[in-house]
Amino acid sequence: MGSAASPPRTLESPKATQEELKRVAAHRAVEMVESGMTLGLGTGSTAAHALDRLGDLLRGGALRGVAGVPTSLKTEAHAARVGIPMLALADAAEIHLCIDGADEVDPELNLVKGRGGSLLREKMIEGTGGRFVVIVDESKLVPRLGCTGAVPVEVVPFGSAYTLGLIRKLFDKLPGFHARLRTVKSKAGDQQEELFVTDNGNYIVEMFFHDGIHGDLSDISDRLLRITGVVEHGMFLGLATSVIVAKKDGSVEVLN
Ligand code: ABF
Repeated sequence: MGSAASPPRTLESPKATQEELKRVAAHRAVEMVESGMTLGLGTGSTAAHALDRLGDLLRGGALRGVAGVPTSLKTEAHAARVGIPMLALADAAEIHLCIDGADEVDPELNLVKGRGGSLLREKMIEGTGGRFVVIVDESKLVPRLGCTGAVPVEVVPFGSAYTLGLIRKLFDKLPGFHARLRTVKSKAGDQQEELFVTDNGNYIVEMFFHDGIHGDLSDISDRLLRITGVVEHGMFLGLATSVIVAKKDGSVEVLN
C-alpha cells in the first residue's frame, strides 16, 4: 500500500470538526470527477458532502454530462434534490468512478461498510470494476476490521432467525463473538424496537468480534456467502482503489 501525504491545508477552524473533515475528504474526491463520467453515488454523511459538491459543480457548469447511479433510496432522493442526473445500474454501460464513505478501513484498504444499511447496493455498484474512491476522516482507520462496531450481513427475512443461528454457529469458537438482528426504534414512537428493513426489503444481522477479526477475511467472506439465507456482507475486500483520509491536523492523505 502506498501513500501520498499533502502538506497540511487550512480548514475553516483551527480545530476541525469531524463534519469538516468529511467535507474535505469528499471535496477532494470530487476533484477526480470529469465531465461525461458515470459515477457510483455513495450513501452516508460523508458521501452526502460529495453529492452537494457535485450538484454545485453541475449547476455552475464546471461539470457537464455527468450521471450517477445511486447506492440507496436516500442517495437517490438527495441526488434528485441537488440536480444530479441519474441512471439505473442496468443502463450504465460503465461506471467510471464510485465515491463513498466507509465505517472502517484496515491497512490493506479492506473496508467495513453498511452500518447505514446500504451494503448490498453499494457492493453491487462499487464492485463493477471502475475506480472506487473511499472518503473518510481519520477516525475510520483501524488495525483490523470489526474493531469499532458491527460487521453487517444482509439476510432474507424468510427464516432470518435460522440464518442468524447459522452465522452464530460459524463463529461459535471465537471468544467474545456475538450476533443479533439489527433493530431500530419503532416509528410508532412508543419506545418499541422493530427490525431494520433495508432498501431491498431484507434484514441485517450485526456481527460483533471481540477486538476485531483476526482470521482470514476472504475465508470468512466465503463461509458467510455459502449460507443460503445470506444475501451479502459488509466486508469490502480488495475493492477500494484509493482511500482519501482527512486528518485533524488539516492534512489529507491518499492511500493506494
Ligand atoms: C456508507 O455510509 C456505508 O457503507 C457506511 O456504513 C456509511 C458511512 O457513513 P458516514 O460517512 O456517515 O460515516 O458509505
